[in-house]
Amino acid sequence: MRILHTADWQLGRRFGQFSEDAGSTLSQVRYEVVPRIFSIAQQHAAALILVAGDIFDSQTLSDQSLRRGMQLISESPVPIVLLPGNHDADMPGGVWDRVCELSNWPAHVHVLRASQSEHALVLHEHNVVICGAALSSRHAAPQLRELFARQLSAAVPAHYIKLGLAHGGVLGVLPDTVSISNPIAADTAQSLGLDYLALGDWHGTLQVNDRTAYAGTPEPDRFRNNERGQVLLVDLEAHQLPIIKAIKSAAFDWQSHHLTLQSTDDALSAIKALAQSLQEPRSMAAEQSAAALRRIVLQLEISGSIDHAAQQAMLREIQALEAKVHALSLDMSDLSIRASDTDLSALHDAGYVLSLAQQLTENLSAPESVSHQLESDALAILLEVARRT
Ligand SMILES: [Mn+2]
Repeated sequence: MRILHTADWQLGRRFGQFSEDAGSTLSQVRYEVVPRIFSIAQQHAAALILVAGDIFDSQTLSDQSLRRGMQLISESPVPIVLLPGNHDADMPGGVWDRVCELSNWPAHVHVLRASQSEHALVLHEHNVVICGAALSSRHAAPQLRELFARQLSAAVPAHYIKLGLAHGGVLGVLPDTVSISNPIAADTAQSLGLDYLALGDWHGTLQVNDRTAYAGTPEPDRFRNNERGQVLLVDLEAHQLPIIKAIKSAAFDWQSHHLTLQSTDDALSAIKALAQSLQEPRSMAAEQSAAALRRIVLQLEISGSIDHAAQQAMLREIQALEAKVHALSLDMSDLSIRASDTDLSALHDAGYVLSLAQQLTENLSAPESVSHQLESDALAILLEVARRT
């Protein structure tokens, strides 16, 4: 049988770090990816969809947002199994209680509720048994192995395919920098004889081992450079290893770029080259290329040291680029601004200001300057004020 594995939809997520327009579109596309996932399931003849947690972004989503999400989910063309994660933990009075109060799910939508976690879900029409470890609070790691073992202890025909759904961090697999609040042992599937363990929580696609994988979020929501914006198609045959294939589902492309600048020439050419590279690899017509640019969410981190005039020219290029992409997040906190001779000569008649600018420039050239960033910012402000007066 073929299943589609997805996770971390986080419907209702807000993107306050961007402008209101750009942020609300990004919230909107999280809903729009759901029917696209269903189309992928249909195109590839998946018999079942598993969503491994964090379907909703928070417990405090409005009733309207919940109804909207539920309506979309109920349009699934095949049976769909939902697992509460940490963002949408199955707590009393929480989002899943509210969902059930708001309406009845159609029969092909299954929620693995925490209160029913002593039993696996058995879908006889598909010859499949599905274990689930719903989180009942944000950090409430169920004893996964013991829980699944109890769920599997009920009698089911031996030829049924055994699936698991869990939400958390696999120990020893995710980067050290990630704090793991709901730990999952890497060998869970193997030690319990599961054919496949579908995981959520890590937002990139990541195959943990032969029988365990993270699908990642189907629409990116951050700049971490991992594989994301995909769903997994998993082919399962009794007594064989699963065949796992990632399919792109995202409409938006989140890219992070870091530029290190040392000269005035660097500043302009680096931004122009970046703008060019965002357009170029897409060998498509100009209007298609422009449309693709409008689906890029760009993070730009700029470090190094340039003079004030170069920074101003560069900012104009960045603003032009910002107008072409969907959203741009700019971080220049590691860029220090110098005063060029031209900058200083513009201050020639401004006695005190000039001596202050010279002092700051001198301090900035000292390698051990403690308040480097502060001085750099002060100089930039000083030069900008002088330029405008
Ligand atoms: Mn999560």
